[in-house]
Amino acid sequence: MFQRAIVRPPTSNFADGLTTVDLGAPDFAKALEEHARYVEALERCGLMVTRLSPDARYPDATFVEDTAILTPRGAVLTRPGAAEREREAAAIEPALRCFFPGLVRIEPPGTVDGGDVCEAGNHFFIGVSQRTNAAGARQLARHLAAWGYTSAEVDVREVAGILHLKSGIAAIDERRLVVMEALAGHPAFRNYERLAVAPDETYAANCVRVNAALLVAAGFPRFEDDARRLGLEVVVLEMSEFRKMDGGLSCLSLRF
Ligand code: CIR
Repeated sequence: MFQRAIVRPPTSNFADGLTTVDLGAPDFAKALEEHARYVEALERCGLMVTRLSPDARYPDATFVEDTAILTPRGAVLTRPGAAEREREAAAIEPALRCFFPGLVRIEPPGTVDGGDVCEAGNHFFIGVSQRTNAAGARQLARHLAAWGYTSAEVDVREVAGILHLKSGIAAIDERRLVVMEALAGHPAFRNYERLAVAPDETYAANCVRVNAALLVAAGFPRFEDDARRLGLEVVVLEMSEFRKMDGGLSCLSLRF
């Protein structure tokens, strides 16, 4: 069960952030509206939400998930892999220290984006991607092991169409995963029940389990139908403006 979440609304220069997709520039007013609906959904799931101030120094800072890995046993401040985002970790550190005074950190040359880290009970999948390098993945695995967690690396550098591991997978719980078709056969997921997401709905794979609910992105009818059979309350959220900046539902919050 999660009790809290940390979010940071987008800043007015949100459109200056990084993106690899060609969906046009995001509409700021619409992004604020979508973000507000997202926060409301977290609150309806029972979370106490800490809203950080928008930070115009970092147009991508609304994607707070990338700056930390939060677990019930400890927290890791990441070192985001894009140079433009590296200092977002220092910017969020004081807020995280209020909840995790023993915060540890990823050190150079390691880089980790939280979007590459998927927690399934006491086991973590760590994506090696354009953002998370092998040194960062190893450091993170060591921190997790010190807290009694197991982990497995999943190399997604050759998987087309995803920025982070969690752009293509999500954990429903400790035994069930949502997995984009291209990753469904990966040996790391062998022992899990897998709900495969069709290639034309890959964006929907970035869904978020929050207590009794599953937050899913609007506009993916087949996935939504499948999700409704999981026995959770399905909450559909419009994500159009964040998608234009390569962001998904999980990136917009740190949940703990
Ligand atoms: C970036 O390229 O870093 C941002 N525009 C999007 C980050 C999305 N984060 C995530 O999936 N965890």
